[in-house]
Amino acid sequence: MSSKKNDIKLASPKVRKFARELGANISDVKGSQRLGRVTERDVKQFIKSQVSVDQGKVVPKKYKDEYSHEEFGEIELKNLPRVKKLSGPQLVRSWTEIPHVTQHDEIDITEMEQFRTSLFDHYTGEKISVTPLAFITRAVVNALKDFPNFNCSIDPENSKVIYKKYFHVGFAVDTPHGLMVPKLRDVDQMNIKEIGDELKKVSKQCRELKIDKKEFFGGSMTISSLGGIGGTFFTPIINPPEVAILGVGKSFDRLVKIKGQIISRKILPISLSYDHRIIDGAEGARFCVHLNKSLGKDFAFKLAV
Ligand code: CAO
Repeated sequence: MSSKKNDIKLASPKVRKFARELGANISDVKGSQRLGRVTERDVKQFIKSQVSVDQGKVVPKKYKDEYSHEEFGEIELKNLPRVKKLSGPQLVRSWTEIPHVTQHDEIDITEMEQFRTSLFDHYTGEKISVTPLAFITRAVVNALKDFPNFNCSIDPENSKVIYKKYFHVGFAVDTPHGLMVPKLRDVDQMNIKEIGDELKKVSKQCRELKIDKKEFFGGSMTISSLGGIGGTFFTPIINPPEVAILGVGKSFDRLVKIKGQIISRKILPISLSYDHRIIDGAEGARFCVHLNKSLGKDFAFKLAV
């Protein structure tokens, strides 16, 4: 007898129909009767082994490793930090439910950086310290004004799109307790210094766990900046119910040839992830071009005139 023939299960048409109705593949069910004949009870047992019930909801059973970790050496068991425990399901929801597209781009921020590092207070004469993130946040708000699809949420159950008329930008904060994403409210009404001050204030509140829970909700779009740490491009995960997130890498120097001369320019790597259900590739590219213009050419132009 061939092995294929061996795999054929003995089961009555009624039992086969029962298995089909429950979405079970009869060949996966172990038969308890003579010659491996499958009964309705076997099908029920099989279904039970594939799912578990959590707070009244049927959920698929978790994957279990064939071997435990300690079989391969010494291990240490720790509790998952509270913040990670809370953000985990949100990340899984985003990754499994949202069709992500990530577009990478490079922005020449040479003039923006010259401007940023030359800022000083006219009254005190002291240097104003703002990070590139304040400029990037403002550029994102300007782009959101021109591309409302990036400032919306989708309600697939009712086939509706909720367009937000406010500009509350979320930003990822790395804290000892885990990643937090608070919102900066009404960024369109702030100047660069105010954005910079607010970024510092709110990230401090997160690190000291002094922030209100509500501040993690009601955002337009998120920025995840790893620029203070390092790296270039990555694939940021959208923070639902938002539909886009901008990843920012560390700026670097690049030698380029302009009018026959080799000069050094400052380049900022960005990665824009968006929900393909509402934003298509062309719009994603246009949003990047918009950011590129506000942080690049427009800055150079303003400084030149
Ligand atoms: N390129 C080069 N340098 C950069 C930069 C960039 N894109 N962004 C920031 N820097 C510089 C700053 O200018 C600052 O330099 P100085 O000390 O000389 O002024 C230094 O890096 C540190 O900046 P910072 O990280 O403290 O401040 P920020 O405003 O850029 O960022 C915050 C604030 C809260 C976003 C940041 O501290 C943080 O937590 N980043 C991590 C976010 C994160 O974890 N994202 C991943 C989410 S997905 O898991």
